[in-house]
Amino acid sequence: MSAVITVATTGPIATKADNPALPTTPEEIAAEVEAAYQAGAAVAHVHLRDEAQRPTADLAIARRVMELIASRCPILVQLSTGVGLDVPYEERARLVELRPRMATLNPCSMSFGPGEFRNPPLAVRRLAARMRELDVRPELEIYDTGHLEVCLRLQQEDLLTEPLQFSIVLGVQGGMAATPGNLLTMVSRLPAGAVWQVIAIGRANLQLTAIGLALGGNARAGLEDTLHLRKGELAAGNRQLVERAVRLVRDLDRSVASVAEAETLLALPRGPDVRRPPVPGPPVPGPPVPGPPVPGPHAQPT
Ligand code: KMH
Ligand code: ZN
Repeated sequence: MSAVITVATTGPIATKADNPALPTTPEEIAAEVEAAYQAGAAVAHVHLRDEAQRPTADLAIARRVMELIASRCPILVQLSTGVGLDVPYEERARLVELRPRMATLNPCSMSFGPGEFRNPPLAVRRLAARMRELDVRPELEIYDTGHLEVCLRLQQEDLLTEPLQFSIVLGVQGGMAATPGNLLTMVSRLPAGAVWQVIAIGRANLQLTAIGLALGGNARAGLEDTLHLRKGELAAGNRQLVERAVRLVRDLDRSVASVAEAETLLALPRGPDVRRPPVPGPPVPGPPVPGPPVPGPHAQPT
């Protein structure tokens, strides 16, 4: 089966001081996304930065980035609602009002290196419900086995649409370590029919991306996940990392998914993207989302 390659150009943490090739302005991000598209990426995972390179959920910047990307190439945009550790959840959640084709949904709070990644349960449910209303497909970022259980609970409560789209994130300090064993465990626990990719942070990026592809998953590449091409050598840009992922895909006798194939493989709802005008002004709050029924099986030790 074809493999969908997602480019993650920027992320929430690194700056140009870490790698001068990191794109941070809207123009730079759009140019890097286009280069990645030309190299084979079908999806762009997008973080936004302000003029001081700080992560932001500013809607005007997000609109500008989406418009610039759309003017350059037909890649599928997946906005990050993770945004950055210091950005309030409400601001992060508002980004889905721009109706990207996809957006991240991080199911749980956790330590994240020296910081804290806040994803409170009720806010997560509210965001899942709003994404469903807007037909914005969630990419579920799971950093630990319990995060998967929370996603399955959201599915039981009809807040997610199948097929579920998972990113197994390995190597964040506070989540699972980047080991093949952890990847195998997570893959074995995914529900039937799920689509998935590995997000391998840091040094193990290449090896775990390769294992994920060999297991039939999709792949993510880009400076958000690793600033290096190999030990001691900074990546020259996102394109170089995408090209490496493309080589892995082909060496494993798989093909690289086009945008149209990716739409099908990820079962994206047709329509709501930058070609339809984003909802102007503040978001219309969706209907209240009930809290989780308690006690539930997710509370049981496994
Ligand atoms: N860099 C990822 C591990 C998101 O985009 O929603 C965390 C992240 C989450 O950036
Ligand atoms: Zn991200």
